[in-house]
Amino acid sequence: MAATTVRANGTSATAKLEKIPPAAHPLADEPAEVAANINYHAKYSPHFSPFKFEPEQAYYASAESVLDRLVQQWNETYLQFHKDDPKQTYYLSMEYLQGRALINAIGNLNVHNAYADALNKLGHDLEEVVEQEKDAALGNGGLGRLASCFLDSMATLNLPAWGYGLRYKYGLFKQLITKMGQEEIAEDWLEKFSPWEVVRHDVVFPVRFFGRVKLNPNGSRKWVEGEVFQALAYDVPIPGYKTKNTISLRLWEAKASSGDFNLFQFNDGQYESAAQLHSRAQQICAVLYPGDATESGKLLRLKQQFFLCSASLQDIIHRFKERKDGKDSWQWSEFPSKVAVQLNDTHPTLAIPELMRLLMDDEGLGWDEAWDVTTRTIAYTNHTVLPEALEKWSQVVMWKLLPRHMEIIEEIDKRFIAMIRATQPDLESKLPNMRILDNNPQKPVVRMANLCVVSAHTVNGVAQLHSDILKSELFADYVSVWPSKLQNKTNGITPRRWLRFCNPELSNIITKWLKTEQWVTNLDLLVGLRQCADNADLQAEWASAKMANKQRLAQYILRVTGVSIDPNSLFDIQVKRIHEYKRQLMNILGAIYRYKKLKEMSPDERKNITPRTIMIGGKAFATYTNAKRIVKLVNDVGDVVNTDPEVNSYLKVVFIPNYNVSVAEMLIPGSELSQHISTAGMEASGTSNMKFSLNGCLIIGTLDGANVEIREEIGEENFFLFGATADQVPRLRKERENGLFKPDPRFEEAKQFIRSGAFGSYDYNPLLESLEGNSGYGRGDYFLVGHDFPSYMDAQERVDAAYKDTKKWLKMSILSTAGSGKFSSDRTISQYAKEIWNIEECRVP
Ligand code: F58
Repeated sequence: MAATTVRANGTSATAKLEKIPPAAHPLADEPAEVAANINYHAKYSPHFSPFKFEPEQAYYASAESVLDRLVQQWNETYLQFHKDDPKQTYYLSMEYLQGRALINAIGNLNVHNAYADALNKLGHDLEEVVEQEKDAALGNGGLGRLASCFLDSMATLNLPAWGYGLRYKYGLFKQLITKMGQEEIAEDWLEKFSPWEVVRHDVVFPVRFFGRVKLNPNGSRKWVEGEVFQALAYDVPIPGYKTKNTISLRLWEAKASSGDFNLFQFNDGQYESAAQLHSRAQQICAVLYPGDATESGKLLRLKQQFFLCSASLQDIIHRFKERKDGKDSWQWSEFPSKVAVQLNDTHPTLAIPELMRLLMDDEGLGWDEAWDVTTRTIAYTNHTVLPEALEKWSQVVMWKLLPRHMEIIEEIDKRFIAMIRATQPDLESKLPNMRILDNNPQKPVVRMANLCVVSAHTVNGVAQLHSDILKSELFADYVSVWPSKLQNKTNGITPRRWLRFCNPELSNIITKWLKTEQWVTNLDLLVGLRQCADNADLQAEWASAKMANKQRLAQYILRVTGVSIDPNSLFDIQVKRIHEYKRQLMNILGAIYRYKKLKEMSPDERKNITPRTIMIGGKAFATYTNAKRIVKLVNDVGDVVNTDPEVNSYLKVVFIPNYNVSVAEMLIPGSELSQHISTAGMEASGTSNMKFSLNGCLIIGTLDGANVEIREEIGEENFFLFGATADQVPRLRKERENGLFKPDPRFEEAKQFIRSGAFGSYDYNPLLESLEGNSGYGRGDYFLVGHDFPSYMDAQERVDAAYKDTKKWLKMSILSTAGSGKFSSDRTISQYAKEIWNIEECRVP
């Protein structure tokens, strides 16, 4: 007897499956043919026991049916690039936060409805099927998600481009919330398998570690011995929106070869040592960001970085050489006119000495020629000014792991110093900070950002304010050496995933009012909504879409937290990595103050209060103690507030567990207010601010990162601004050190309330002490929570008042969407293409 799934409506998916004849229709776009193709995969690409066709099986079969079409487009794209031979961009990133692929692929391929109908015919519901997919979370936060948005835009703009990364077995951890606070669980996205990756058995490159440098009789140098692993390519297709172009995200996996398996030892019972190299190979791509508190953790992270760089560059060079096969000979000096390499932060910096090594030691170029090629090829994006986040690698470790690269880095450093002394002797006093090597005898290190600035032809920040800070502070000394090297490329987000697909209700309204769907690829068209922002019909439709999304969100919250929230309350959301500079602590202190005031009010007084649901979500780095305390505090506050019958119809506080891309796709459409409240000058850009704004959510925020530009675009009257500005921060920190800070009574009251034990017996003193005192390690309120708190609370009062005026709020919401056109990653990528990479579209006809 076949196992069947009886669906809620009484139909059996397996029975329905039997009625649809399986047939291969790789390019199907009619529901009946799509259904037949899905059934074909259910039957002939089996991964499960036969006769089982539950949502999970339906997901895998659907994904495989989509892949049929993608493979066709993918091959055509590859051939087109080969034929036209344009300059191509290679985006090197240690992180990609791809999220789910199925819903995105059928959207980009414009077969969403066909799949919904087809699955219906098969007794399934598309939404449920889509939810079977695990997020591919090969990244930590904004930087990784940016890389994924960029790939979507590169494909959509038909640009000849590739993403390169690592195929981590365990991506970002799964966050569990227990009585203790955050706990981390390994998330195995490959537990079953990913239907989206295609292993390229013919794309394999050797990558060496350790060993020594051998001097050849002709004076050339060669890196030899050590350990050699194989990098094997897994390609993930990246379809563009309504175009045939489908590009690749190439993820490397580390393997040892069969020759490295010691059969003799194994047969002698020494199982572990027999497979030692195999187990070391497995470690390389085992986890995203292995903990780097230990020396072995640091070494593993460095190995990962080099593995990505070496495999990718060998592949790029191989493609460069292959393209002219059988045609005229080529010159290395042409390489930069065929290849652009973008470093996503300093994590892939080793691409610089690796390219030099490959050109000199393998291809026989001299230093000057190799340097010319390298510097014209590589560009670098900076994503942070936080000193603790600027990578510095121990020279001792680097000499051991990468001896030839250290020779090259020393030479780059030496030549840089000589160049400065010869051309700008006035910079002599700045040289100790500008040079690449920091030879402090206590701990000699390589400064990766400096290596990037010296070697790249272009360095960019990710929002105007951030780029200005790079020029005036972090990289100020280099400006006179290379006046035009520093650029700005304000980040963007893909409007496909972050509006069209995650918020179909609002998308349909936008399309109806703009009378076109062109905004999906030309986001500037949203500005057309401005002229109808006061229109009562549009406002009514806008409000009903928001309400539908809020209801969906409320159901989700109930399911994952057990907390019931009121869709009529103001939905106030802050979701991002937990970090002191992002100031989730300020948010929760504000919530605590609000709760205390509600408690003090009479029932009649409470009736004037705007009901709010404050939602906070995000992951803390496993070893970041204060961030974990903040997570615990939010949960403790929620436990008290949400069960307090006196006030819980006016305030709920919810911690959203396991924040990831898919959760964001649910939260953002249902949000009304979102908090982007970092200490000014510390958040390079932020990208969720753009997602919220695009979905008609109002922002309460500081003048930090891209908030500045969002506020300019949507209009200052539509933005709840507060807090110190970036240029005031150094003075405020000085004043604090000098004991000149006077705390606001509301701030003191909120802290005191925590200390009174109102939220349980957990010891919050270490966290609160970070906000106190005027100086000292982990004290003195470095992030200025105390300073900004009063203006934050005032801004929150303005929010409450504005929300009472529904028409005004709706108008502000429409204007937020209308002003978000600039923040499309299509705009960002077009600027990279023109101003940094010098590449043009290469479209599959
Ligand atoms: C983020 N950086 C910035 N780094 O913080 C954010 O302002 C910006 O919008 C975004 O990049 C995109 O430009 C970021 O996400 C990381 O996740 C690092 C990864 C490696 C470990 C340290 C954090």
